[in-house]
Amino acid sequence: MITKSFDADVPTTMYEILENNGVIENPFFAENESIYNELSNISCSFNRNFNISKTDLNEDIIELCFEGLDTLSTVYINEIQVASTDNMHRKYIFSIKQYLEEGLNTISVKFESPVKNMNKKFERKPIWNSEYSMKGHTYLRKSHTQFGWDWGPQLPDMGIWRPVYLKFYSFAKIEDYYVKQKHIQDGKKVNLDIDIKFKILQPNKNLLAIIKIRDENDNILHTNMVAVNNEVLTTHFTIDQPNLWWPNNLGNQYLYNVSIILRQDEIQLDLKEFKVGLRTLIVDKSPLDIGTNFAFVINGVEFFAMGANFIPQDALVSRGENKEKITRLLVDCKMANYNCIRVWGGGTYPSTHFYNECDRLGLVVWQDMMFACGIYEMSEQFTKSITNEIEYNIKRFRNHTSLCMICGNNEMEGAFVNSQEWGIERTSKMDKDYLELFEKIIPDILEKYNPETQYWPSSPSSTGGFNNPDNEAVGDVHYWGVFHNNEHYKEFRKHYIRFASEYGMESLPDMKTIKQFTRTEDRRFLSSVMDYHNKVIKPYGGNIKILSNIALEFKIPQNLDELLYISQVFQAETIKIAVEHFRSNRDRCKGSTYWQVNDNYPVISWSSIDYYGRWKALHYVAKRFYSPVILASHEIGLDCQLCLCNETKYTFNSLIKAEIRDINSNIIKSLEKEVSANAFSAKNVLKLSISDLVDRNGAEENIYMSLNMYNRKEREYFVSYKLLDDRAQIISSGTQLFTPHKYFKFKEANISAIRGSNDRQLLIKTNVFSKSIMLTTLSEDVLFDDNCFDLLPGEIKEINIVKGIFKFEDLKIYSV
Ligand code: BMA
Repeated sequence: MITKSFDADVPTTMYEILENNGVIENPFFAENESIYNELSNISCSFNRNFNISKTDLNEDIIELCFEGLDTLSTVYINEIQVASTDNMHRKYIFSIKQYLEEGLNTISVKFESPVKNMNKKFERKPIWNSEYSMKGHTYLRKSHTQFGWDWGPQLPDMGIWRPVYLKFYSFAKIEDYYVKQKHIQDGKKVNLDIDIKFKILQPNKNLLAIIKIRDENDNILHTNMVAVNNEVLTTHFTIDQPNLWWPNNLGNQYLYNVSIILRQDEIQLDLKEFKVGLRTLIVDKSPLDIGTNFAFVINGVEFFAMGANFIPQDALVSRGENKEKITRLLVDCKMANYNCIRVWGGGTYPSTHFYNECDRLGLVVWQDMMFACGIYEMSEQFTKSITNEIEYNIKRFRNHTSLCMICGNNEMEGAFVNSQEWGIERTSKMDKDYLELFEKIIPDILEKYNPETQYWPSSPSSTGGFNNPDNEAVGDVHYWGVFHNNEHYKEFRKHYIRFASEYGMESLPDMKTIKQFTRTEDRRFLSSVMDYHNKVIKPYGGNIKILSNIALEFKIPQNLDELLYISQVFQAETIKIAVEHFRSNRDRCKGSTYWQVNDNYPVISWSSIDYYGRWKALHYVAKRFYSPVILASHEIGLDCQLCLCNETKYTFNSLIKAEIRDINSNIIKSLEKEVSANAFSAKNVLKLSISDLVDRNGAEENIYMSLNMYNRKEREYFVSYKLLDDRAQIISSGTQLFTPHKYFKFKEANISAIRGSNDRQLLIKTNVFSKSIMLTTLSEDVLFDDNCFDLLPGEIKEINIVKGIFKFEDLKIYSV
């Protein structure tokens, strides 16, 4: 047996340590993953010495707290076994005073190979999980994506992935708290009940709890002082004229500060501080003419949910805990006008920092429990393990203002119902286990610890019990006809999905990102490294799917650079078509969370922001299609239908200016119309037609229009449109073609960028109509305030630099 040891600071994990010490190369580079995934067959241990003083030993209790151990570990203090663990998704607290000595002590945490462990179980009894991950991993309560996913590497790691610390205390401590709110008198008053749980070691010690509520500026609004005679107490507050909390773009994210102090005489024993927003937040599921509703309702107001799916931030889990990276991603979501985010169920439960940021930024959270695309074999030990896990996480999330809904799992109900398609041999024992876990154990725990938060059994689902989970009029739907089932990307328009919780299109990341995982010779599309970094394997590889998808709209690009740009434009266009359709039909559709916002390693995937935080075209375009007020456009044959979507609380009065133009951008026809849209509404406001300019000569109407295009006049006309508010500011704008881009008679463009009124501003001009102009930088990372936009000759587009150091020589401009 070879043993090696390295110095490391925890939290960290085996792969990170080996990489940091130069034992292995970056496992994300090229095809290194295939060399290093075998390392998960070894076992490893984390050891250190620590000092304990006499004063420390005078405390009644000394607890060793692990916020995350990944996964199968045994903990030793001074070589005596203290405990063992089997679940990375929960906190472990061990009382260890009896093992400690004054002076030097040792701690050792030994990890067993997860792969060896699950292999043994799998050999004994094979169990189904999706083909993208290693077999048998659902036997372990460990992040499923560590075993591989259709966007992530197979690197099952081991280690101390969240903080570890000692907690010393005597007499008593605050164990937990739970804030419950009741909004009364039409929201003019909020009754707050705070349940507090204490651990009291020695009763009758003059324990006092002081609970303070402060406003945003830390002015004290209310103070309650309560004698602590029991381990549980409830303290009550009434907040008059409350400042309510709203999701992003619907109002402020007002957060009150709460502190709970536990005192014995004049000594402070414990302190908990947190923020709370006052709001009601539910999912309305009442019956509608067609099916049932599935809409988020904040403070009594139903709104259209707009966001994306969130996956773990890093394939190496402790690195994914980086607070700056989490904040940056969530700020980027807010910048793209998201008002919600779905935490998808195959990774890890997000950190408390993630939730604090969602509260602060106004991102409503749809929280999956961590079960996805696999069968779970219920046993006494498994039930115990997941019960602890669910209880711990629900208690951790329940005080967060942004939490809207708990969902049991990802895609399992659908997998059972469509078991043949999924390759599952469904048995009655499997059905029983499924129902026990997702329709009994989890909802019961939620009901016990957080009854205000609603439960949804699976995503997608139509209320559970294996009852047609793919019903488009009830509950949520994962629509994968486009991409996985090779449908044309405009097929979205045929579906009125109540809540589109997953759908997507892949694209390549920025060239800077590609360079970070390839050698020069690998930078060809379909090279083995490029294929290795697209994890979709069925029925064709993901890169082939990208090629065939973009071929619907674009000429096949000449080089990798162009290809990555076109793939991003196509992805953005696809999701824009879907979202504009969903928003235009807001009476039937109530939300969209596209697949997926982020990546867990450098990969070709559905993300709108890549692993290194670089925005793809989709994220910029999302900023526009998720804006509160948009003019959505839609071509129907030779007509262009404009729909005004208003997702604000106010009536919106506006002016629409639209033109039919020829390829030289000459105006053939122009229209102006004053329109007003009620709060939370969508209506068709203007139709422009090129039918009198185009003689179809009896040719059959075909939305894809790929036949007999050469002589068709629709290749020469387009519509440009603008929505202006009452101060004549452009709120939304765009252009609409009537043919696929590849057939439109675009003219050779000369696009220029010059410095604007300050050195953080660029002015962009073009000599001809140019679509999807994309600014990128070759070496420095720069974030622009807008990108991937259309431009007409004579127009000047102002682009501001939001982040990064910009140099003109670093700029590269693409257009279609
Ligand atoms: C859905 C998700 C993921 C998957 C994605 C893309 O099915 O729930 O499991 O990564 O689609 O295929």
